[in-house]
Amino acid sequence: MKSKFTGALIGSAVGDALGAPVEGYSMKKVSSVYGEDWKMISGRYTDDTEMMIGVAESLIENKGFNGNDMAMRFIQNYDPRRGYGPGSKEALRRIGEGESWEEASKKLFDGKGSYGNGAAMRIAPVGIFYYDDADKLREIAYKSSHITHSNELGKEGAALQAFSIALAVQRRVKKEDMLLELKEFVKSEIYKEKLRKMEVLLEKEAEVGKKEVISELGNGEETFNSVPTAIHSFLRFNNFKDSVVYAVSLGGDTDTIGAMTGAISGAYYGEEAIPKEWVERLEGGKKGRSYIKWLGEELYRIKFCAD
Ligand code: F2R
Ligand code: MG
Ligand code: MG
Repeated sequence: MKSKFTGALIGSAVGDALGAPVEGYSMKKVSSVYGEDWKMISGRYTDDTEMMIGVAESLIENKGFNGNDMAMRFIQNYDPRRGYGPGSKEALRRIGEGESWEEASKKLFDGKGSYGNGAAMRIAPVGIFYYDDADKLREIAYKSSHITHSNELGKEGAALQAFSIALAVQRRVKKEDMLLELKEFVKSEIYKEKLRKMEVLLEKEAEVGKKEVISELGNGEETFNSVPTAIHSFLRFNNFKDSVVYAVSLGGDTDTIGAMTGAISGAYYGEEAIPKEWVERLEGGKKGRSYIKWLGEELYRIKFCAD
């Protein structure tokens, strides 16, 4: 179980770092950069991991969710060189200037709030910490998303990603039956429709090309065009490396779809299944790979060992 907790967080960071140098590239351009060997290029992670670290730090410090604390950690950790989305940047700026975390994100996108994937990309700590309680998981996924993403689709996508990680931790259901559970869990029609399309794609697996996957599920920055793609990338293969390579190879929002696929796969297969050469190449330093592993261990300790 500890290896699943650390695997989800390290898997997310590794997927982010693998996808980062090719974010926004077409499928063809990604292939021209990585070729056949998929060596990690720089190992530097992006906003996906920086925010995921903030979520984990806050859950650990508060032994659960505290909205103000989590928002402040996002602000303290914020490094613009990590490449943040405009909506998240604006929400954090507003909170930094004194608006409450409950209100700031509601002002974005003409009052509709963001449905970008910035809440889902950082959700791995919620998925592992609340893996055994679907209602609590949904509640905390919504609340932690709301700090930057108030649109229902942004929150629901983050909850769907968290629940996929939770199922991967549990291994209660066989991989083949995960789609059924996800369909029962998810509330909005747009995600239900994507899960139905995914079922068809998985059934005719061998004949399905990447172009069809992109056109049916998407590879963009919107939560509904990236969370289903990450789930598909996980379900389609039987090991961590193939899933994450496939996710990044689709092009588009590669760091984020890589991070979300890596989180589900790391939770399912455990830390040991993540290629060592990728983990060793992942950036070190104060909040680098050792720290990310420690965050996973702390979440495990609080969940299972603390008084
Ligand atoms: N920001 C980037 N990548 C671009 C720069 C990377 C470059 N390599 C660099 O280093 O500079 N990536 C990161 O942003 C994505 C997550 O974005 P987030 O946090 O959700 O931001 P935002 O702005 O809220 O949403 C993203 C876009 O989605 C569209 N959108 C969202 N809600 C909308 C609404 N209600 N109506 C219309 N459009 C909406 C907008 O286009 C948003 O800008 C990740 O990829 C992360 O890696
Ligand atoms: Mg990013
Ligand atoms: Mg991205």
